[in-house]
Amino acid sequence: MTSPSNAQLREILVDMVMARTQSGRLWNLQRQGQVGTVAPIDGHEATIVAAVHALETEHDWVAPQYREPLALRRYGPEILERFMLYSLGHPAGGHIPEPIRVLPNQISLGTQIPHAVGIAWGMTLRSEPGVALVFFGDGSSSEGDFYEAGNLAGVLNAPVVMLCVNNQWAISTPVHQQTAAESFAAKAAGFGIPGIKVDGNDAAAVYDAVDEARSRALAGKGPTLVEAVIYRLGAHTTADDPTRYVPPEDLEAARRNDPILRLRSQLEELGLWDDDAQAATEAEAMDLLDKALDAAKAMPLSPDAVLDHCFSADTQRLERQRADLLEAGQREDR
Ligand SMILES: Cc1ncc(C[n+]2csc(CCOP(=O)(O)OP(=O)(O)O)c2C)c(N)n1
Ligand SMILES: [Mg+2]
Repeated sequence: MTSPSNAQLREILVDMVMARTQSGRLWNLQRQGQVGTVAPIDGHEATIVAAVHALETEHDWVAPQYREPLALRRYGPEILERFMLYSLGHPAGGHIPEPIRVLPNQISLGTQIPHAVGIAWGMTLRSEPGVALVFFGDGSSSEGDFYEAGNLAGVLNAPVVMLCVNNQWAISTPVHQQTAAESFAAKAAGFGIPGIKVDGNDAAAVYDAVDEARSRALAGKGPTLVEAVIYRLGAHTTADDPTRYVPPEDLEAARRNDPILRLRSQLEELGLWDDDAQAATEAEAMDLLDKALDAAKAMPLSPDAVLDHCFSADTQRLERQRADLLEAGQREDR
C-alpha cells in the first residue's frame, strides 16, 4: 500500500475546493433558473476526490451515482463539459466519449453497480490491467442491484471496488431506517468479500483504503466493499428542505468535521496552503465552470439528439424515430 504524498494531498485539496466552489455556484444558477436540479457535494469531497486520486485514469473505470461529477476532474476537463450539458438537459450530457473511463451520471438508484461489475469482469476476460470503482449511496444499498452485483462480483472474483458513500441520509431517510445491519461494510460478508469501513472525511484514509482495494483486485484477489462514513452537509438537492428533518445539532457537529477544513489545516501547518491558495483555487473553479457552461449553452441541439448514444449504431426502429423527429423539427422551423 502506498499512502498519498504531501504533494498528492495538495492536489486532492485543490480538487476538493474546486468541487465545493462549483457546486455552490451551480446551486445559485439553479435558483436563477439557468440549470436543472443540483445535488450539492458539500461533505462528500474527501471521499470522492481521494478515491479517484488512488486510481489510474488510463486503465481504471469510474461508475458514479449523481453527486460525484464535480469531484472527478482528475479524469479530465471533459467531465465538467459533459456535466454542464447534463445540467442544461442536453442529451449529449449523458455521453462521455472514449478514452474517458467515466460512465454518465446515474439517477436510477443502484443501477451503476452491476454496470461496474460487468465492466470489471469484461476487463478480466480481455486481460486488461484495470479496475472499476463504483460510487453508490447508503440509500442505493437497499436496491436489489446492490445485492445482485455484489454477489456476482464475489463469484466472478471481479476487479471491482464497491464504494458505499454513507452520508447518513437518503433524502430524508436516516441510516437507522435504511438498514438493521451493524454497518454497510458488514454486508460484504454475504458476498464472501472483504468489507472495510473508513472515515470518509479523512482524505488520506480513503486514498489508502481504495489503493489497497485496487491492489487486491489487480493481484487477482477480487472485489472489496469500502464504506466511507461522512455527513451530508447540504440539502439532498435543490428540490429539498433539509431543515425539516436534519437535527441542527447533528449538522453543527458534522460541520466541525468538514473534510475541507480538516485537510486545509493539515496542509497549512505544513506550509503547503494559505488564504491566497484558497482564493486562487476558488477563482479558477468559477472561471472553469462559467466557461464550460457557456460552451454547453452554445452546443447545437438537433431534434433527434435524444436518440444519440443509445447504441453504437442505430437499430431500424431508431432510424425510423430519427427520421420522424427530424421531420417534426423541420415542420417547427417553418
Ligand atoms: C430506483 C430509484 N428509487 C428511488 C429514487 C428516488 N431517490 C432519488 S435520490 C434518493 C436517495 C438516495 O440516497 P443515497 O443512495 O444514500 O444517495 P445520496 O443522495 O445520499 O448521495 C432516492 C430515494 C431513485 N432515484 N431511483
Ligand atoms: Mg446517502
